[in-house]
Amino acid sequence: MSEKYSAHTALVVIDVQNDFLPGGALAVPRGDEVVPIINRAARAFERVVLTQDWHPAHHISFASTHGAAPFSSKQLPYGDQTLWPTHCVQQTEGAALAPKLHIPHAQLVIRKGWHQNVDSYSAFTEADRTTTTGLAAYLRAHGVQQVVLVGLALDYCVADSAIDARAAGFDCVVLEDACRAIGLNGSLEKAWQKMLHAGVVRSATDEWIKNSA
Ligand code: VGL
Ligand code: ZN
Repeated sequence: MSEKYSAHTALVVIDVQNDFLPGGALAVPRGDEVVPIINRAARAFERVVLTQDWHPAHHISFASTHGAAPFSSKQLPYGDQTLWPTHCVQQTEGAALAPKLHIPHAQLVIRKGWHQNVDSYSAFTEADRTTTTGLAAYLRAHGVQQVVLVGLALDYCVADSAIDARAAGFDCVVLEDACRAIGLNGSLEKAWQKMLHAGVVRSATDEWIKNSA
Protein backbone atom coordinates (compact mmCIF):
# COMPACT_ATOMS: atom_id res chain seq x y z
CA MET A 1 0.00 0.00 0.00
CA SER A 2 2.90 2.32 -0.54
CA GLU A 3 1.78 3.78 -3.86
CA LYS A 4 -0.34 6.89 -3.72
CA TYR A 5 -3.46 7.32 -5.79
CA SER A 6 -3.51 10.17 -8.22
CA ALA A 7 -4.86 13.43 -6.95
CA HIS A 8 -8.02 12.66 -8.96
CA THR A 9 -9.13 10.51 -6.04
CA ALA A 10 -9.84 11.87 -2.57
CA LEU A 11 -10.33 9.96 0.66
CA VAL A 12 -13.02 11.61 2.81
CA VAL A 13 -12.97 10.48 6.45
CA ILE A 14 -16.36 11.10 8.02
CA ASP A 15 -16.79 12.10 11.68
CA VAL A 16 -14.19 9.95 13.44
CA GLN A 17 -14.76 11.89 16.67
CA ASN A 18 -14.78 10.94 20.35
CA ASP A 19 -18.55 11.21 20.75
CA PHE A 20 -19.07 8.53 18.08
CA LEU A 21 -16.64 6.08 19.72
CA PRO A 22 -17.49 3.68 22.57
CA GLY A 23 -17.98 5.77 25.74
CA GLY A 24 -19.00 8.81 23.69
CA ALA A 25 -22.32 10.67 23.78
CA LEU A 26 -23.62 9.05 20.59
CA ALA A 27 -21.45 5.96 20.51
CA VAL A 28 -21.49 3.93 17.32
CA PRO A 29 -21.13 0.25 18.25
CA ARG A 30 -17.52 -0.84 17.58
CA GLY A 31 -16.81 2.58 16.12
CA ASP A 32 -13.26 2.45 17.47
CA GLU A 33 -12.45 -0.49 15.19
CA VAL A 34 -12.35 1.74 12.12
CA VAL A 35 -9.50 3.91 13.38
CA PRO A 36 -6.55 1.59 12.57
CA ILE A 37 -8.19 0.55 9.30
CA ILE A 38 -8.57 4.19 8.23
CA ASN A 39 -5.03 5.10 9.36
CA ARG A 40 -3.65 2.37 7.17
CA ALA A 41 -5.87 3.13 4.18
CA ALA A 42 -5.07 6.84 4.33
CA ARG A 43 -1.42 6.17 3.56
CA ALA A 44 -2.45 5.21 0.04
CA PHE A 45 -4.07 8.59 -0.65
CA GLU A 46 -2.37 11.83 -1.45
CA ARG A 47 -5.55 13.86 -0.97
CA VAL A 48 -7.42 13.36 2.31
CA VAL A 49 -10.28 15.41 3.74
CA LEU A 50 -11.63 14.94 7.27
CA THR A 51 -15.08 15.96 8.49
CA GLN A 52 -16.18 16.98 11.96
CA ASP A 53 -19.77 17.08 13.19
CA TRP A 54 -19.72 20.47 14.92
CA HIS A 55 -22.90 21.61 16.65
CA PRO A 56 -23.80 24.63 18.78
CA ALA A 57 -24.73 23.72 22.39
CA HIS A 58 -28.50 23.81 21.80
CA HIS A 59 -28.57 22.57 18.25
CA ILE A 60 -31.90 21.84 16.59
CA SER A 61 -30.95 18.15 16.17
CA PHE A 62 -30.60 17.62 19.93
CA ALA A 63 -33.47 15.99 21.84
CA SER A 64 -32.67 18.21 24.84
CA THR A 65 -33.34 21.34 22.77
CA HIS A 66 -36.95 20.20 22.36
CA GLY A 67 -37.42 18.52 25.76
CA ALA A 68 -37.96 15.31 23.78
CA ALA A 69 -36.65 11.76 24.14
CA PRO A 70 -33.39 10.90 22.37
CA PHE A 71 -33.94 8.90 19.17
CA SER A 72 -37.49 10.23 18.75
CA SER A 73 -38.17 12.30 15.65
CA LYS A 74 -39.65 15.67 14.90
CA GLN A 75 -41.02 17.40 11.85
CA LEU A 76 -38.90 20.49 11.14
CA PRO A 77 -39.23 23.03 8.30
CA TYR A 78 -36.67 21.07 6.22
CA GLY A 79 -38.17 17.64 6.92
CA ASP A 80 -38.16 14.83 9.44
CA GLN A 81 -35.31 15.10 11.96
CA THR A 82 -34.16 12.32 14.28
CA LEU A 83 -33.48 13.90 17.68
CA TRP A 84 -30.10 12.81 18.99
CA PRO A 85 -28.45 12.84 22.38
CA THR A 86 -26.36 16.00 22.74
CA HIS A 87 -23.16 15.25 20.82
CA CYS A 88 -20.21 16.89 19.10
CA VAL A 89 -20.70 20.28 20.72
CA GLN A 90 -18.24 22.79 19.26
CA GLN A 91 -14.85 22.88 20.97
CA THR A 92 -15.61 20.04 23.44
CA GLU A 93 -13.62 16.82 23.94
CA GLY A 94 -16.51 14.89 22.42
CA ALA A 95 -16.23 16.84 19.20
CA ALA A 96 -12.48 16.32 18.93
CA LEU A 97 -11.12 13.93 16.33
CA ALA A 98 -10.27 10.53 17.78
CA PRO A 99 -6.78 10.85 19.33
CA LYS A 100 -5.67 7.65 17.61
CA LEU A 101 -6.65 8.90 14.19
CA HIS A 102 -3.28 9.44 12.55
CA ILE A 103 -3.43 11.13 9.16
CA PRO A 104 -0.80 13.85 9.31
CA HIS A 105 -1.10 14.61 5.61
CA ALA A 106 -4.87 15.35 5.66
CA GLN A 107 -5.31 18.74 4.01
CA LEU A 108 -8.77 19.94 4.96
CA VAL A 109 -11.21 19.57 7.84
CA ILE A 110 -14.81 20.35 6.93
CA ARG A 111 -17.02 21.20 9.90
CA LYS A 112 -20.71 20.65 9.43
CA GLY A 113 -23.93 20.94 11.40
CA TRP A 114 -22.87 24.30 12.81
CA HIS A 115 -25.97 26.21 11.66
CA GLN A 116 -28.24 26.42 14.72
CA ASN A 117 -31.42 25.52 12.85
CA VAL A 118 -30.23 23.04 10.22
CA ASP A 119 -28.57 19.65 10.66
CA SER A 120 -26.07 18.22 8.19
CA TYR A 121 -25.34 14.53 8.01
CA SER A 122 -23.83 15.06 4.59
CA ALA A 123 -20.34 16.45 4.12
CA PHE A 124 -21.61 18.18 0.96
CA THR A 125 -25.09 19.66 1.50
CA GLU A 126 -27.01 20.50 4.68
CA ALA A 127 -30.39 19.01 5.54
CA ASP A 128 -32.26 21.94 3.96
CA ARG A 129 -30.88 20.41 0.74
CA THR A 130 -29.61 23.81 -0.48
CA THR A 131 -26.84 25.10 1.77
CA THR A 132 -23.50 23.75 0.61
CA THR A 133 -20.50 23.08 2.83
CA GLY A 134 -18.18 23.97 -0.05
CA LEU A 135 -16.68 20.48 -0.25
CA ALA A 136 -17.76 19.78 -3.85
CA ALA A 137 -16.25 23.08 -5.02
CA TYR A 138 -13.02 22.34 -3.15
CA LEU A 139 -12.71 18.87 -4.68
CA ARG A 140 -13.47 20.17 -8.19
CA ALA A 141 -10.91 22.96 -7.76
CA HIS A 142 -8.32 20.22 -7.25
CA GLY A 143 -9.48 18.08 -10.16
CA VAL A 144 -10.91 15.33 -7.98
CA GLN A 145 -13.25 12.99 -9.84
CA GLN A 146 -13.62 10.13 -7.40
CA VAL A 147 -14.45 10.19 -3.70
CA VAL A 148 -13.68 7.27 -1.37
CA LEU A 149 -15.63 7.37 1.89
CA VAL A 150 -14.89 5.83 5.28
CA GLY A 151 -15.90 6.61 8.87
CA LEU A 152 -18.96 7.05 11.10
CA ALA A 153 -21.80 6.50 10.99
CA LEU A 154 -22.33 4.40 7.88
CA ASP A 155 -26.14 4.66 8.00
CA TYR A 156 -26.24 8.45 8.53
CA CYS A 157 -23.33 10.71 7.71
CA VAL A 158 -21.40 8.32 5.46
CA ALA A 159 -24.55 7.35 3.52
CA ASP A 160 -25.77 10.91 3.00
CA SER A 161 -22.28 12.02 1.99
CA ALA A 162 -22.03 9.18 -0.53
CA ILE A 163 -25.40 9.99 -2.08
CA ASP A 164 -24.52 13.69 -2.31
CA ALA A 165 -21.11 12.88 -3.79
CA ARG A 166 -22.95 11.11 -6.62
CA ALA A 167 -25.43 13.98 -6.97
CA ALA A 168 -22.47 16.35 -7.33
CA GLY A 169 -21.09 14.22 -10.17
CA PHE A 170 -18.29 12.35 -8.41
CA ASP A 171 -17.66 8.64 -8.67
CA CYS A 172 -18.07 7.29 -5.15
CA VAL A 173 -16.83 4.22 -3.32
CA VAL A 174 -17.68 3.30 0.28
CA LEU A 175 -15.18 1.02 2.03
CA GLU A 176 -17.56 -0.93 4.22
CA ASP A 177 -15.02 -2.43 6.62
CA ALA A 178 -13.77 1.08 7.42
CA CYS A 179 -17.26 2.17 8.57
CA ARG A 180 -19.62 1.26 11.43
CA ALA A 181 -23.35 1.96 11.70
CA ILE A 182 -25.66 3.28 14.43
CA GLY A 183 -28.54 0.97 13.41
CA LEU A 184 -31.89 2.59 14.17
CA ASN A 185 -35.12 1.10 12.75
CA GLY A 186 -33.53 -0.58 9.75
CA SER A 187 -31.42 2.48 8.97
CA LEU A 188 -28.48 0.50 7.59
CA GLU A 189 -30.52 -1.54 5.11
CA LYS A 190 -32.34 1.60 3.93
CA ALA A 191 -29.05 3.46 3.61
CA TRP A 192 -27.51 0.75 1.40
CA GLN A 193 -30.60 0.67 -0.82
CA LYS A 194 -30.34 4.41 -1.37
CA MET A 195 -26.57 4.36 -1.86
CA LEU A 196 -26.62 1.52 -4.39
CA HIS A 197 -29.52 3.15 -6.23
CA ALA A 198 -27.45 6.34 -6.48
CA GLY A 199 -24.60 4.37 -8.05
CA VAL A 200 -22.32 4.21 -5.02
CA VAL A 201 -19.81 1.34 -5.22
CA ARG A 202 -19.69 -0.92 -2.16
CA SER A 203 -16.19 -2.21 -1.54
CA ALA A 204 -13.70 -3.14 1.16
CA THR A 205 -10.38 -1.51 1.96
CA ASP A 206 -7.94 -4.23 0.89
CA GLU A 207 -9.95 -5.29 -2.12
CA TRP A 208 -10.36 -1.76 -3.40
CA ILE A 209 -6.76 -0.76 -2.82
CA LYS A 210 -5.48 -3.92 -4.53
CA ASN A 211 -7.67 -3.34 -7.57
CA SER A 212 -7.00 0.35 -8.02
CA ALA A 213 -3.32 0.69 -7.19
C1 VGL B 1 -24.14 11.53 12.80
C2 VGL B 1 -26.17 11.44 13.84
C3 VGL B 1 -26.06 12.75 14.22
C4 VGL B 1 -23.08 10.82 12.02
C5 VGL B 1 -24.00 12.85 13.17
O1 VGL B 1 -21.91 11.25 12.03
O2 VGL B 1 -23.42 9.81 11.36
N1 VGL B 1 -25.22 10.84 13.13
N2 VGL B 1 -24.98 13.46 13.88
ZN1 ZN C 1 -24.71 15.42 14.64
